Amino acid sequence: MSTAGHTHDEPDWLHGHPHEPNPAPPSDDAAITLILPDGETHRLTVDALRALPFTTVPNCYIVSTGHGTSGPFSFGGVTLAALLAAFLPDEAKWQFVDVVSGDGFGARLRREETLDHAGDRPMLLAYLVNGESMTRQAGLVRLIAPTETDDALKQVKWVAQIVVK
Ligand SMILES: Nc1nc2c(c(=O)[nH]1)N[C@H]1C(S)=C(S)[C@@H](COP(=O)(O)O)O[C@H]1N2
Ligand SMILES: [Mo]
Repeated sequence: MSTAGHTHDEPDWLHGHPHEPNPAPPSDDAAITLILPDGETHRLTVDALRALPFTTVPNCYIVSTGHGTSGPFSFGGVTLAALLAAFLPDEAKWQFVDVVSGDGFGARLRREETLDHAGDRPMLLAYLVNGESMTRQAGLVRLIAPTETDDALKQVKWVAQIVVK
């Protein structure tokens, strides 16, 4: 991927993905750094995520260009909306959330798609798949965007950072 013309404060993954999903976890550490708009930082272990409200979203598919489709999966975890509600007041001003992996992949989610629960298909930080703990190989912790029906660009494995801007 070319980096020509990119502004320095924008992450590379905003400008496209080669569509060769990385098969290997970047590290064993599944803890997530949450960075709030005022710069406040929290380290979230998987146990900390397990202590937050639990949601299951059934019938999820990972649809990959050129690699076929896998699923259906039932993913379990905490919704991104519930996670943010635990750390940010309702009136906090922010526009988007960057969910970034340890291997340099990421997705930028608009406020509306993060907070609107998309009916019963909300954005989820998943640590269970089909009722079992997700392996690190499979992405623990993984962002699941149940309404994304192509390319899997929001199905971020190995979430390492969540940055609210
Ligand atoms: N961290 C990370 N997440 C990622 C990717 C990646 O390279 N790194 N690739 C994406 C792409 S392009 C696809 S198609 C899916 C593949 O998911 P799977 O490995 O569960 O089939 O993961 C998505 N999430
Ligand atoms: Mo993909």
